[in-house]
Amino acid sequence: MEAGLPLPSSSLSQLILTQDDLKKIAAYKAVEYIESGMVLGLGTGSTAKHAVDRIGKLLRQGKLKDIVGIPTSNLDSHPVVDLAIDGADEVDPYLNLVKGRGGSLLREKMVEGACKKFVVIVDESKLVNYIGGSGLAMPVEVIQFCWKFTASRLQNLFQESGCVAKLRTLGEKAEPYVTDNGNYIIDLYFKQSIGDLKAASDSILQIAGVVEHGMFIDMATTVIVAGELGLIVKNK
Ligand code: ABF
Repeated sequence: MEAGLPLPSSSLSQLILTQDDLKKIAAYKAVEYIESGMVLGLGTGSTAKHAVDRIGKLLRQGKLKDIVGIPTSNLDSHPVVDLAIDGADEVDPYLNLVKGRGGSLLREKMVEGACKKFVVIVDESKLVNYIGGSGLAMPVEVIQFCWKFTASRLQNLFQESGCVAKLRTLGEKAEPYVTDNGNYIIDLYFKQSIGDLKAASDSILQIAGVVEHGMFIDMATTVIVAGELGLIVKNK
């Protein structure tokens, strides 16, 4: 699809769309929620990048004005964020999310937890029946000290769900991935649903050594999903 405005959802099924096209369509739809003068939380990842590019274009054209963009920091100077737009790795039917496969889950959770509205933008590949249902990782940020001990406690916590905990590494030398806060990430893989997410969250956060996890429970106010058959906007 040519770069430009997204097409009306009724037209989507008549085109061959790449996954990146779908991400762009979701992102452009989210940008319609922005009004001049807003303080915005801006996410990372390939879907959120389309939103940032679009906002930049509208600012240059003068169609948006006086926007303050908070990347993943600076809540100290702007403690109230009007709207955050960001991607996600998984979205369940209740609009709970997994985020942080890009590694910035703590800062994203701080910014997105502080905003009045949190609009999530995804292509349909991110939809799951339950958190962990994609078979991909649910990340947990931990301090470096005794990370193996923390990883084994995490794995034991979800033994009944067939949990496997793995240190996230980078490159051929498999060096530990270090977050923007100087911590490690333990990726949790589940074979089955972990059940009550709030209870799971509380149990994870009670482990000393855990900094934060990538489940964003009850945080999204709107999820925009772009798929082959059109655009779906789900509101909490
Ligand atoms: C951020 O970008 C992260 O929380 C998430 O891991 C990732 C999603 O990236 P993409 O849009 O490229 O799939 O939102």
